[in-house]
Amino acid sequence: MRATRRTLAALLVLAAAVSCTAAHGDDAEPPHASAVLTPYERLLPAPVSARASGGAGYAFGPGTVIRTGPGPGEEVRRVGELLAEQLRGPSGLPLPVVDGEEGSGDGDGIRLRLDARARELGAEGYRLRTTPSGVTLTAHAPAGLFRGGQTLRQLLPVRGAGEVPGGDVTDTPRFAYRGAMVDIARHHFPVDQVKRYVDQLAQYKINTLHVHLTDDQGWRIAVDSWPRLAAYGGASEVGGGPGGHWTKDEYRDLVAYAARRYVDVVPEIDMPGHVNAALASYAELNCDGKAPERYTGIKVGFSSLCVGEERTYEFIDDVLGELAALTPGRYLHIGGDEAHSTPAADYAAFMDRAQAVVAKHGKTVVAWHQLANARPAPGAVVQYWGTDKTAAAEKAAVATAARSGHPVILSPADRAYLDMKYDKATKPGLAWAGYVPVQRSYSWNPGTHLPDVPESAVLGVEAPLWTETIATRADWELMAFPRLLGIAELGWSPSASLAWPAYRLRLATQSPRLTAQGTAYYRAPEVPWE
Ligand code: IFG
Repeated sequence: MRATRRTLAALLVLAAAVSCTAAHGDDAEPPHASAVLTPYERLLPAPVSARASGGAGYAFGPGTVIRTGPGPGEEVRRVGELLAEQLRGPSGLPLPVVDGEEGSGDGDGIRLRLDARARELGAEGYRLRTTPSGVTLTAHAPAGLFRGGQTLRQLLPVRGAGEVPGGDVTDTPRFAYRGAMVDIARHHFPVDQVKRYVDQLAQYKINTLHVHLTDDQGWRIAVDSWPRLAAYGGASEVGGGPGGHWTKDEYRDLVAYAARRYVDVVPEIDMPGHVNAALASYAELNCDGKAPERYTGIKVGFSSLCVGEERTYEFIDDVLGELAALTPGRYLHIGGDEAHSTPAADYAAFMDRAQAVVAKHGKTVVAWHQLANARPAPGAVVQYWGTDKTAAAEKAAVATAARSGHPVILSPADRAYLDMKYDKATKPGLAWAGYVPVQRSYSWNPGTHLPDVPESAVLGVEAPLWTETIATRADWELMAFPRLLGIAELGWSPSASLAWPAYRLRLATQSPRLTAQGTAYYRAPEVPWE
């Protein structure tokens, strides 16, 4: 579906609404977007190309079988089984998973197959073809089959059996890194809540979960060599609640759960600032040898590791070593933001050594963009969290890092920070970067957002959810949805597809699905929700 046709569809809805109002006076309800958009035109994120064939579709029902193979079975079979799990709930159908070798791979049903020749589909792309005999999902790699399965979910009814309309989708992502971050340090959240978030974000093809594990208010991951970090430093949180922490097994469980959904986990140990929980846990980490109290407020920038103390580097080596061993993904995030209590020269010297530790443990550094003012190590990724008001010199430092080969992840706080209030009526959240309504969160282009940071230097986008003011699942979902869907689309869809008038209609058609899944999303007034 080309962007122009999608915009045309939006104009049609507008025209229909106007004509409808004109015909019945101003009390008539304009037609729902789903009444005007075909299922292929509602897909979110918008695919590279999606076309209804106009012919008969596939009757998805009690006889439907999910066929994996032929070809290297195991991983494809796991994708098939997960897709079956995702579809059985809403549909109530049995959906057995059959290995292509057993039956004729071309029998009726939903067929998943890898095609080694389809290199143009890359690591995550897919083709989805629907005819009366069934749905065929083709990909070059298993992740593509999973991504295509999420598209198929949107072509099926939200509940029960029904017809997948005939048609074709060919799709590949624009950016490789499409992330969501959750801060479990300010308020502790159990792994199960984060797994739920993985299910929700994987549905929209997000492929990275960045977990902010430590901060001034809490240390949330067990470290065997420094047990008080979690036991003591984790037993508190903003507002003085009990806090908590994840055991290594719980972290491993989350990593495996996310990996099955082709979501990589990027753990963050913030340093040299945002470390009060660590300093409170071990007096020896403090330059004056005195451990501060645990902190339950929401100020930032007041803490720093003791850069001149060798013990500090043994500490980060132990911590990052244990974390690297738990993390199959390529990235370790070392924070680096708001080190207001660390002199600039000390900060640069510290980040030199911290980056060397990450490399020693075989991982690639990600850090907040303040690293650009120091000496980013070869291959280090810089995560930009500035706003329209950020000083040009600060943006220029990011551009310089980009030009020197450092990939940039874009998380502009005045677009992508999910803890920003929608407007002054929003109960939870902060507003230091201004209000961020749904339209503003969507209406920017990662390929041109930062001057002198070309699309080729943009690794992708990420939407952080900081939890100073978020303590419940309801508040988490109110702030994250629907804005996370817009960031998912900015990360996946072709820039030509990005237009608010068309997007708002596609977003509107997601509400039955979000509601069916119990997601407590914000019914933003600027969206004509179903
Ligand atoms: N900035 C801080 C976060 C958090 C945030 C809340 C970054 C990188 C403000 N650092 O964002 O710790 O306090 O919106």
